[in-house]
Amino acid sequence: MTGAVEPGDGGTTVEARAPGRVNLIGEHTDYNAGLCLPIAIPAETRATARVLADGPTRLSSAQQDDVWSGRPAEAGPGAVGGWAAYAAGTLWALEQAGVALPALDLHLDSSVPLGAGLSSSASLEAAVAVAACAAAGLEVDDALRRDVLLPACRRAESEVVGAPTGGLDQSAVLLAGEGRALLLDFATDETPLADPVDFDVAAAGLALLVIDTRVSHSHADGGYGSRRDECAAAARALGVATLRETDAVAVAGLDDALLRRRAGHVVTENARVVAAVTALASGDWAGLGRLLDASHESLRHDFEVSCVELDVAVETAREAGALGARMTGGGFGGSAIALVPAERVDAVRRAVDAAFVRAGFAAPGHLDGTPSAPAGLLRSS
Ligand code: GAF
Repeated sequence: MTGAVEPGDGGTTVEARAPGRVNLIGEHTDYNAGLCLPIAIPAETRATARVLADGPTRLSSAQQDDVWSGRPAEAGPGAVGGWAAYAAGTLWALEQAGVALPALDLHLDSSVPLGAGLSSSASLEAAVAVAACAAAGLEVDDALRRDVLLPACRRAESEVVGAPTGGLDQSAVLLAGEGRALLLDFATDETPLADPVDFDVAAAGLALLVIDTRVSHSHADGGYGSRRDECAAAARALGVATLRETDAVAVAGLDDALLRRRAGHVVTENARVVAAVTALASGDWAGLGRLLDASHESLRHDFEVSCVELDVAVETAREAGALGARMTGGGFGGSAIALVPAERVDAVRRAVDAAFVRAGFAAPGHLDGTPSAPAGLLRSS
């Protein structure tokens, strides 16, 4: 990599942060060369890194009991397990990209709930990447985020952790912005085109609620990978390289009913992202709400990645006054979002809580969905 400088001296301490994310719309489209519209949320991971004069790097987390100690070069695919694979894997990928990292004592602390579909993994990877690069003496600017941090975080997740994810999460936490959503287009290559889209919910008298069902999920589990395989099979059956290159008419002609439903979701979801951007440009919040609802129904019935807790959260939020609601992220558990008039926020939360009690589910968590700043450096001393 060009532009690398000498690692910082022993004694330097840096603190970095990286947010979690919710995807407004455009689900299971990233690995189909499609469109997504995420925001960064206020929940965040903090990474504090002290540069050591010498010795192995040490990684610890307030949320984990075990500590990892070693050299990033030893943290490649297959070498590290558990939570440390995300953190040490990011350091490994940075070194592979040519960043000369000093030895670090790096501590993590996160308010992004784990396994809640809010990208706790990408948040951790991005916080580690920013802290490590700052400790190495690099300036963490937009170019570094896009050209170095994003590919490194993606490599850590896919090659070291072994989760076959599509890039939405790392792009969102590294490139999103305060008061904005981010239109991501994965058509061109591994690094998506990223365009900011105004998303000032508060100015419109609305709030974006995030409801954590507390049903934990993991993208390293089989469900996510099998959806990817089915999409690839549908593309093959249609004679296209990716589902971005087809349309609803062609998909309707697929013989296999399962592949027809999976591809149907992807094609219609891409169209909903375009419609959502148009709705936001004209301040049509009710229209955006209807698109959220339609996305959820498509994910529930055609892509089959929702679960009963997500469906209860979504339906209850709508009945209690949300303009629209949907599951967000990969599904099989995790979180829902609801677009709600400010004066209905408490009523919607109470209604969801009561519905979960009635259904015998564990109490849901409630998070703030204000569009927030991307990963960055907080201090260096
Ligand atoms: C998860 C994955 F990590 C993303 O890449 C994306 O595919 C998403 O599920 C579904 O849209 O968050």
